[in-house]
Amino acid sequence: MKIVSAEVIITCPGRNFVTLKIRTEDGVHGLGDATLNGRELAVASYLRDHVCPMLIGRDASRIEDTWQLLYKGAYWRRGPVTMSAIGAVDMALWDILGKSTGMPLYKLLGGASRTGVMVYGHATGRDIPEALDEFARYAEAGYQAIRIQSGVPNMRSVYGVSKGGGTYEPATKGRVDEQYWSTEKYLDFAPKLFEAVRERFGFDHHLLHDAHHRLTPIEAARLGKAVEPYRLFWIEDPTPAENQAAFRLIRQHTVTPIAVGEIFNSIWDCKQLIEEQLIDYIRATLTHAGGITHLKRIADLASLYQVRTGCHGASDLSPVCMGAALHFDLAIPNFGVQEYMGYPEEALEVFPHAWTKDGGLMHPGEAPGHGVEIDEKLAARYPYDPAYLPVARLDDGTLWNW
Ligand code: GCO
Ligand code: MG
Repeated sequence: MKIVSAEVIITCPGRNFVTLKIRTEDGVHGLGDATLNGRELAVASYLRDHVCPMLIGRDASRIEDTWQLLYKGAYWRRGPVTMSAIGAVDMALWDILGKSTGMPLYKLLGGASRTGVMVYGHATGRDIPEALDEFARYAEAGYQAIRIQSGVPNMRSVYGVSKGGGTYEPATKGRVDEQYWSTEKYLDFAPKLFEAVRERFGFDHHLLHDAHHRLTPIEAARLGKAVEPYRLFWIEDPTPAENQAAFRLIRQHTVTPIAVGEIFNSIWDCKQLIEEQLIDYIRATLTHAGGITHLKRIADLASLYQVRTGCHGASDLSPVCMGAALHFDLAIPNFGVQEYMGYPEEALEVFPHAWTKDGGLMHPGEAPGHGVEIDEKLAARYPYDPAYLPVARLDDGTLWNW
Protein backbone atom coordinates (compact mmCIF):
# COMPACT_ATOMS: atom_id res chain seq x y z
CA MET A 1 0.00 0.00 0.00
CA LYS A 2 2.83 2.42 -0.85
CA ILE A 3 1.75 6.01 -1.50
CA VAL A 4 2.80 7.13 -4.99
CA SER A 5 1.13 10.53 -5.24
CA ALA A 6 -0.57 13.19 -3.14
CA GLU A 7 -2.16 16.19 -4.83
CA VAL A 8 -4.28 19.13 -3.82
CA ILE A 9 -7.38 20.06 -5.81
CA ILE A 10 -8.95 23.48 -5.30
CA THR A 11 -12.39 24.14 -6.70
CA CYS A 12 -15.23 26.62 -6.22
CA PRO A 13 -18.58 25.04 -7.15
CA GLY A 14 -20.67 27.64 -5.34
CA ARG A 15 -17.97 28.04 -2.68
CA ASN A 16 -14.30 27.17 -2.23
CA PHE A 17 -13.20 23.66 -1.29
CA VAL A 18 -9.71 22.17 -0.91
CA THR A 19 -9.41 18.42 -1.42
CA LEU A 20 -6.40 16.17 -0.91
CA LYS A 21 -6.15 13.12 -3.15
CA ILE A 22 -3.70 10.36 -2.16
CA ARG A 23 -2.99 7.46 -4.50
CA THR A 24 -1.27 4.15 -3.78
CA GLU A 25 0.81 1.89 -6.01
CA ASP A 26 -2.18 -0.51 -6.18
CA GLY A 27 -4.21 2.19 -7.93
CA VAL A 28 -6.43 2.88 -4.90
CA HIS A 29 -7.05 6.52 -4.05
CA GLY A 30 -8.45 8.29 -1.00
CA LEU A 31 -9.86 11.79 -0.53
CA GLY A 32 -9.62 14.17 2.40
CA ASP A 33 -11.19 17.58 2.96
CA ALA A 34 -8.74 20.40 3.79
CA THR A 35 -11.09 23.39 3.55
CA LEU A 36 -10.47 26.23 6.01
CA ASN A 37 -12.99 28.94 5.17
CA GLY A 38 -11.27 32.17 4.11
CA ARG A 39 -7.75 30.71 4.57
CA GLU A 40 -7.95 27.95 1.95
CA LEU A 41 -4.63 28.59 0.22
CA ALA A 42 -2.67 28.46 3.47
CA VAL A 43 -3.71 24.83 4.00
CA ALA A 44 -3.20 24.05 0.31
CA SER A 45 0.37 25.32 0.53
CA TYR A 46 1.03 23.54 3.84
CA LEU A 47 -0.01 20.32 2.13
CA ARG A 48 1.63 20.85 -1.27
CA ASP A 49 4.89 22.34 -0.06
CA HIS A 50 5.46 20.47 3.19
CA VAL A 51 3.25 17.41 3.68
CA CYS A 52 2.72 15.79 0.26
CA PRO A 53 6.46 15.23 -0.37
CA MET A 54 6.72 13.45 3.02
CA LEU A 55 3.90 11.07 2.12
CA ILE A 56 5.45 9.59 -1.01
CA GLY A 57 6.76 6.08 -0.37
CA ARG A 58 4.99 5.70 3.00
CA ASP A 59 2.69 2.76 3.75
CA ALA A 60 -0.87 4.11 3.45
CA SER A 61 -2.12 1.63 6.06
CA ARG A 62 0.05 3.17 8.81
CA ILE A 63 -2.61 5.72 9.69
CA GLU A 64 -1.75 6.30 13.36
CA ASP A 65 1.98 6.51 12.69
CA THR A 66 1.42 9.02 9.88
CA TRP A 67 -0.77 11.12 12.20
CA GLN A 68 1.93 11.10 14.89
CA LEU A 69 4.61 11.92 12.33
CA LEU A 70 2.73 14.93 10.97
CA TYR A 71 1.78 16.17 14.46
CA LYS A 72 5.01 15.64 16.36
CA GLY A 73 7.27 15.90 13.33
CA ALA A 74 6.34 19.51 12.53
CA TYR A 75 7.63 20.51 15.98
CA TRP A 76 5.09 23.40 15.86
CA ARG A 77 1.93 21.89 17.29
CA ARG A 78 -1.79 22.40 16.73
CA GLY A 79 -3.44 25.38 15.00
CA PRO A 80 -6.17 25.35 12.35
CA VAL A 81 -3.84 25.23 9.32
CA THR A 82 -1.68 22.37 10.60
CA MET A 83 -4.61 20.38 11.97
CA SER A 84 -6.72 20.79 8.81
CA ALA A 85 -3.79 19.50 6.75
CA ILE A 86 -3.34 16.52 9.10
CA GLY A 87 -7.13 16.01 9.05
CA ALA A 88 -7.15 15.79 5.25
CA VAL A 89 -4.32 13.23 5.17
CA ASP A 90 -6.00 11.15 7.88
CA MET A 91 -9.39 11.16 6.14
CA ALA A 92 -7.79 10.14 2.84
CA LEU A 93 -5.87 7.28 4.48
CA TRP A 94 -9.02 5.91 6.17
CA ASP A 95 -10.75 6.17 2.78
CA ILE A 96 -7.94 4.12 1.21
CA LEU A 97 -8.15 1.53 4.00
CA GLY A 98 -11.90 1.20 3.41
CA LYS A 99 -11.51 0.88 -0.33
CA SER A 100 -8.69 -1.65 -0.12
CA THR A 101 -10.60 -3.85 2.37
CA GLY A 102 -13.97 -3.32 0.62
CA MET A 103 -15.51 -1.93 3.82
CA PRO A 104 -17.49 1.23 4.46
CA LEU A 105 -15.68 3.43 6.97
CA TYR A 106 -18.30 3.01 9.69
CA LYS A 107 -17.58 -0.73 9.79
CA LEU A 108 -13.86 -0.09 10.23
CA LEU A 109 -14.80 2.16 13.17
CA GLY A 110 -16.65 -0.67 14.91
CA GLY A 111 -19.91 -0.88 12.98
CA ALA A 112 -23.23 0.93 13.22
CA SER A 113 -24.40 1.97 16.69
CA ARG A 114 -27.71 3.31 15.32
CA THR A 115 -29.90 3.04 12.24
CA GLY A 116 -29.37 6.59 11.01
CA VAL A 117 -27.78 9.94 11.80
CA MET A 118 -30.07 12.69 13.11
CA VAL A 119 -29.17 15.93 11.39
CA TYR A 120 -30.35 19.45 12.09
CA GLY A 121 -31.23 22.02 9.47
CA HIS A 122 -31.11 25.84 9.56
CA ALA A 123 -34.38 27.77 9.73
CA THR A 124 -33.61 31.46 9.26
CA GLY A 125 -35.68 34.55 8.68
CA ARG A 126 -35.37 38.32 8.65
CA ASP A 127 -37.99 38.44 11.40
CA ILE A 128 -39.94 36.02 13.60
CA PRO A 129 -42.80 35.26 11.14
CA GLU A 130 -40.31 34.49 8.36
CA ALA A 131 -38.18 32.31 10.67
CA LEU A 132 -41.27 30.42 11.86
CA ASP A 133 -42.35 29.73 8.27
CA GLU A 134 -38.90 28.31 7.57
CA PHE A 135 -39.14 26.23 10.74
CA ALA A 136 -42.46 24.87 9.46
CA ARG A 137 -40.82 23.86 6.18
CA TYR A 138 -38.14 21.86 8.03
CA ALA A 139 -40.74 20.28 10.30
CA GLU A 140 -42.83 19.24 7.29
CA ALA A 141 -39.73 17.82 5.62
CA GLY A 142 -39.33 15.50 8.63
CA TYR A 143 -36.52 17.14 10.60
CA GLN A 144 -36.55 16.25 14.29
CA ALA A 145 -33.92 18.87 15.11
CA ILE A 146 -34.06 22.44 13.80
CA ARG A 147 -31.83 25.41 14.46
CA ILE A 148 -33.46 28.83 14.40
CA GLN A 149 -31.85 32.23 13.73
CA SER A 150 -33.70 35.47 13.07
CA GLY A 151 -32.99 39.10 12.32
CA VAL A 152 -33.21 41.29 15.44
CA PRO A 153 -35.40 44.43 15.30
CA ASN A 154 -33.38 47.61 14.80
CA MET A 155 -30.13 45.72 14.34
CA ARG A 156 -28.50 46.29 10.94
CA SER A 157 -27.23 42.74 10.48
CA VAL A 158 -27.24 39.48 12.34
CA TYR A 159 -25.36 36.19 12.23
CA GLY A 160 -26.89 33.28 10.35
CA VAL A 161 -29.55 34.95 8.19
CA SER A 162 -29.13 35.01 4.40
CA LYS A 163 -28.74 38.41 2.80
CA GLY A 164 -31.10 38.32 -0.14
CA GLY A 165 -33.28 35.23 0.40
CA GLY A 166 -31.70 31.96 -0.84
CA THR A 167 -29.42 29.79 1.29
CA TYR A 168 -27.22 31.32 3.95
CA GLU A 169 -23.54 31.70 3.04
CA PRO A 170 -21.36 33.57 5.52
CA ALA A 171 -18.37 34.31 3.26
CA THR A 172 -18.39 37.31 0.91
CA LYS A 173 -16.52 37.18 -2.39
CA GLY A 174 -13.38 39.29 -2.58
CA ARG A 175 -13.76 41.30 0.63
CA VAL A 176 -14.28 41.27 4.38
CA ASP A 177 -17.83 42.38 5.06
CA GLU A 178 -18.41 44.56 8.15
CA GLN A 179 -21.47 43.73 10.21
CA TYR A 180 -22.91 45.31 13.35
CA TRP A 181 -23.83 43.81 16.66
CA SER A 182 -25.74 44.87 19.77
CA THR A 183 -25.85 42.42 22.67
CA GLU A 184 -28.59 44.46 24.40
CA LYS A 185 -30.95 44.18 21.42
CA TYR A 186 -30.17 40.50 20.94
CA LEU A 187 -30.70 39.54 24.58
CA ASP A 188 -34.01 41.35 24.63
CA PHE A 189 -35.14 39.58 21.46
CA ALA A 190 -33.89 35.97 21.64
CA PRO A 191 -36.35 34.65 24.29
CA LYS A 192 -39.25 36.03 22.21
CA LEU A 193 -38.06 34.02 19.22
CA PHE A 194 -38.00 30.72 21.14
CA GLU A 195 -41.31 31.50 22.82
CA ALA A 196 -42.89 32.00 19.37
CA VAL A 197 -41.50 28.64 18.17
CA ARG A 198 -42.86 26.73 21.16
CA GLU A 199 -46.21 28.51 20.96
CA ARG A 200 -46.71 27.58 17.33
CA PHE A 201 -45.03 24.16 17.16
CA GLY A 202 -45.09 22.88 20.73
CA PHE A 203 -42.22 20.89 22.20
CA ASP A 204 -41.98 18.05 19.69
CA HIS A 205 -38.81 19.27 17.95
CA HIS A 206 -35.29 19.67 19.22
CA LEU A 207 -34.72 23.42 19.12
CA LEU A 208 -31.17 24.68 18.55
CA HIS A 209 -29.67 28.16 18.39
CA ASP A 210 -26.22 29.62 17.70
CA ALA A 211 -25.06 32.70 19.65
CA HIS A 212 -21.83 32.68 17.58
CA HIS A 213 -19.37 33.73 20.30
CA ARG A 214 -21.07 37.11 20.81
CA LEU A 215 -21.80 37.17 24.56
CA THR A 216 -19.72 37.58 27.70
CA PRO A 217 -19.97 34.70 30.20
CA ILE A 218 -22.43 36.52 32.46
CA GLU A 219 -24.57 37.55 29.46
CA ALA A 220 -24.55 33.94 28.29
CA ALA A 221 -25.67 32.86 31.75
CA ARG A 222 -28.51 35.37 31.58
CA LEU A 223 -29.62 34.09 28.18
CA GLY A 224 -29.47 30.45 29.27
CA LYS A 225 -31.56 31.21 32.34
CA ALA A 226 -34.11 33.29 30.45
CA VAL A 227 -34.77 30.60 27.86
CA GLU A 228 -35.06 27.61 30.20
CA PRO A 229 -38.87 27.43 29.81
CA TYR A 230 -38.40 26.76 26.05
CA ARG A 231 -36.15 23.73 26.74
CA LEU A 232 -33.57 24.20 24.01
CA PHE A 233 -31.56 21.23 22.74
CA TRP A 234 -28.58 23.57 22.90
CA ILE A 235 -27.24 27.09 22.80
CA GLU A 236 -24.13 27.04 20.67
CA ASP A 237 -20.97 29.10 21.24
CA PRO A 238 -22.49 31.44 23.84
CA THR A 239 -19.07 32.98 24.56
CA PRO A 240 -15.59 32.58 23.06
CA ALA A 241 -13.97 29.44 24.43
CA GLU A 242 -10.25 30.20 24.50
CA ASN A 243 -10.72 30.61 28.25
CA GLN A 244 -12.36 27.29 29.04
CA ALA A 245 -12.83 28.15 32.72
CA ALA A 246 -15.23 30.95 31.70
CA PHE A 247 -17.89 28.31 31.16
CA ARG A 248 -17.98 27.58 34.89
CA LEU A 249 -19.79 30.87 35.35
CA ILE A 250 -22.45 29.97 32.75
CA ARG A 251 -22.94 26.54 34.33
CA GLN A 252 -23.52 28.03 37.80
CA HIS A 253 -26.61 29.80 36.54
CA THR A 254 -28.39 27.69 33.95
CA VAL A 255 -29.36 24.18 32.90
CA THR A 256 -29.75 25.13 29.23
CA PRO A 257 -27.42 22.69 27.40
CA ILE A 258 -24.33 24.15 25.74
CA ALA A 259 -22.53 23.19 22.53
CA VAL A 260 -19.03 24.44 21.74
CA GLY A 261 -16.11 23.61 19.49
CA GLU A 262 -16.58 24.25 15.77
CA ILE A 263 -13.39 26.33 15.75
CA PHE A 264 -11.39 23.90 17.92
CA ASN A 265 -8.61 21.94 16.36
CA SER A 266 -7.36 19.64 19.09
CA ILE A 267 -8.28 17.76 22.24
CA TRP A 268 -6.40 20.39 24.24
CA ASP A 269 -8.95 23.05 23.24
CA CYS A 270 -11.76 21.16 24.97
CA LYS A 271 -10.03 19.05 27.65
CA GLN A 272 -11.15 21.25 30.56
CA LEU A 273 -14.61 21.88 29.10
CA ILE A 274 -15.14 18.13 28.92
CA GLU A 275 -13.46 17.05 32.16
CA GLU A 276 -15.33 19.65 34.21
CA GLN A 277 -18.57 18.89 32.37
CA LEU A 278 -18.92 22.53 31.36
CA ILE A 279 -20.50 21.64 28.02
CA ASP A 280 -22.99 19.05 26.78
CA TYR A 281 -22.03 18.77 23.09
CA ILE A 282 -18.64 18.97 21.42
CA ARG A 283 -18.76 20.42 17.89
CA ALA A 284 -15.22 19.76 16.65
CA THR A 285 -15.06 18.43 13.08
CA LEU A 286 -13.04 15.86 11.20
CA THR A 287 -11.52 18.44 8.87
CA HIS A 288 -10.37 21.03 11.39
CA ALA A 289 -9.59 18.71 14.32
CA GLY A 290 -7.08 16.32 12.80
CA GLY A 291 -9.31 13.81 11.02
CA ILE A 292 -10.89 10.58 12.20
CA THR A 293 -7.92 9.52 14.31
CA HIS A 294 -7.99 12.66 16.45
CA LEU A 295 -11.74 13.30 16.57
CA LYS A 296 -12.19 9.73 17.81
CA ARG A 297 -9.83 10.56 20.66
CA ILE A 298 -11.89 13.67 21.50
CA ALA A 299 -15.17 11.73 21.32
CA ASP A 300 -13.80 8.97 23.54
CA LEU A 301 -12.71 11.50 26.17
CA ALA A 302 -16.14 13.16 25.91
CA SER A 303 -17.93 9.84 26.37
CA LEU A 304 -16.34 9.42 29.83
CA TYR A 305 -18.19 12.59 30.92
CA GLN A 306 -21.48 12.01 29.09
CA VAL A 307 -20.67 14.76 26.61
CA ARG A 308 -22.04 13.92 23.17
CA THR A 309 -20.93 15.00 19.71
CA GLY A 310 -22.65 17.58 17.53
CA CYS A 311 -20.20 17.91 14.64
CA HIS A 312 -19.98 21.16 12.73
CA GLY A 313 -21.47 20.59 9.27
CA ALA A 314 -21.66 24.01 7.67
CA SER A 315 -21.50 24.20 3.87
CA ASP A 316 -17.91 25.45 4.13
CA LEU A 317 -16.83 21.91 5.07
CA SER A 318 -16.75 19.97 1.83
CA PRO A 319 -19.04 17.01 1.00
CA VAL A 320 -15.94 14.84 1.62
CA CYS A 321 -15.99 15.90 5.27
CA MET A 322 -19.77 15.40 5.43
CA GLY A 323 -19.52 11.86 4.03
CA ALA A 324 -16.77 10.89 6.47
CA ALA A 325 -18.63 12.57 9.37
CA LEU A 326 -21.75 10.50 8.70
CA HIS A 327 -19.71 7.29 9.06
CA PHE A 328 -18.19 8.60 12.27
CA ASP A 329 -21.62 9.62 13.63
CA LEU A 330 -23.13 6.25 12.80
CA ALA A 331 -20.38 4.33 14.60
CA ILE A 332 -19.48 6.17 17.82
CA PRO A 333 -21.43 5.46 21.03
CA ASN A 334 -21.82 9.08 22.16
CA PHE A 335 -23.25 10.67 19.02
CA GLY A 336 -25.66 13.55 19.69
CA VAL A 337 -26.60 15.26 16.44
CA GLN A 338 -24.95 16.24 13.14
CA GLU A 339 -25.29 19.65 11.49
CA TYR A 340 -26.32 19.50 7.83
CA MET A 341 -26.54 22.89 6.22
CA GLY A 342 -26.78 21.50 2.68
CA TYR A 343 -24.76 22.38 -0.44
CA PRO A 344 -25.15 24.33 -3.64
CA GLU A 345 -26.32 21.97 -6.44
CA GLU A 346 -23.05 22.35 -8.35
CA ALA A 347 -21.06 21.26 -5.26
CA LEU A 348 -23.09 18.06 -5.02
CA GLU A 349 -22.34 17.39 -8.70
CA VAL A 350 -18.59 17.92 -8.27
CA PHE A 351 -18.60 15.57 -5.26
CA PRO A 352 -20.66 12.44 -6.11
CA HIS A 353 -21.56 10.77 -2.81
CA ALA A 354 -23.00 7.53 -1.43
CA TRP A 355 -24.89 9.13 1.49
CA THR A 356 -28.66 9.15 1.57
CA LYS A 357 -31.08 11.49 3.30
CA ASP A 358 -34.58 10.77 4.43
CA GLY A 359 -36.11 13.83 6.11
CA GLY A 360 -33.86 14.65 9.03
CA LEU A 361 -32.11 11.27 9.06
CA MET A 362 -29.00 10.58 7.02
CA HIS A 363 -27.02 7.44 6.30
CA PRO A 364 -23.45 7.31 4.93
CA GLY A 365 -24.23 4.44 2.52
CA GLU A 366 -22.39 1.16 1.98
CA ALA A 367 -19.70 2.22 -0.50
CA PRO A 368 -16.18 1.23 0.64
CA GLY A 369 -14.31 4.06 2.38
CA HIS A 370 -16.24 7.27 3.11
CA GLY A 371 -18.18 7.08 -0.14
CA VAL A 372 -17.46 10.57 -1.52
CA GLU A 373 -15.60 11.10 -4.81
CA ILE A 374 -14.54 14.14 -6.83
CA ASP A 375 -15.28 14.71 -10.51
CA GLU A 376 -11.99 16.39 -11.36
CA LYS A 377 -13.02 17.51 -14.84
CA LEU A 378 -16.08 19.23 -13.48
CA ALA A 379 -14.09 20.63 -10.54
CA ALA A 380 -11.68 22.29 -12.99
CA ARG A 381 -14.56 24.33 -14.40
CA TYR A 382 -14.89 26.16 -11.07
CA PRO A 383 -11.62 28.00 -10.34
CA TYR A 384 -10.75 29.36 -6.88
CA ASP A 385 -12.61 32.54 -6.06
CA PRO A 386 -11.37 34.28 -2.89
CA ALA A 387 -14.08 34.89 -0.27
CA TYR A 388 -13.85 35.93 3.36
CA LEU A 389 -15.89 35.67 6.53
CA PRO A 390 -17.28 38.96 7.87
CA VAL A 391 -16.22 40.80 11.02
CA ALA A 392 -18.61 42.28 13.56
CA ARG A 393 -18.41 45.73 15.13
CA LEU A 394 -20.38 47.30 17.93
CA ASP A 395 -22.37 50.44 17.08
CA ASP A 396 -19.45 52.66 18.17
CA GLY A 397 -17.08 50.81 15.81
CA THR A 398 -15.37 48.53 18.34
CA LEU A 399 -14.33 45.26 16.73
CA TRP A 400 -16.32 42.40 18.29
CA ASN A 401 -16.46 38.61 17.89
CA TRP A 402 -18.18 37.67 14.66
C1 GCO B 1 -22.39 26.88 12.23
C2 GCO B 1 -21.30 27.88 12.10
C3 GCO B 1 -21.09 28.43 10.73
C4 GCO B 1 -19.78 29.21 10.74
C5 GCO B 1 -19.04 28.97 9.47
C6 GCO B 1 -17.72 29.70 9.43
O1 GCO B 1 -22.84 26.71 13.34
O2 GCO B 1 -22.72 26.27 11.23
O3 GCO B 1 -21.33 28.83 13.11
O4 GCO B 1 -22.19 29.15 10.25
O5 GCO B 1 -20.00 30.55 10.93
O6 GCO B 1 -18.85 27.60 9.34
O7 GCO B 1 -16.97 29.29 8.35
MG1 MG C 1 -21.84 27.73 14.85
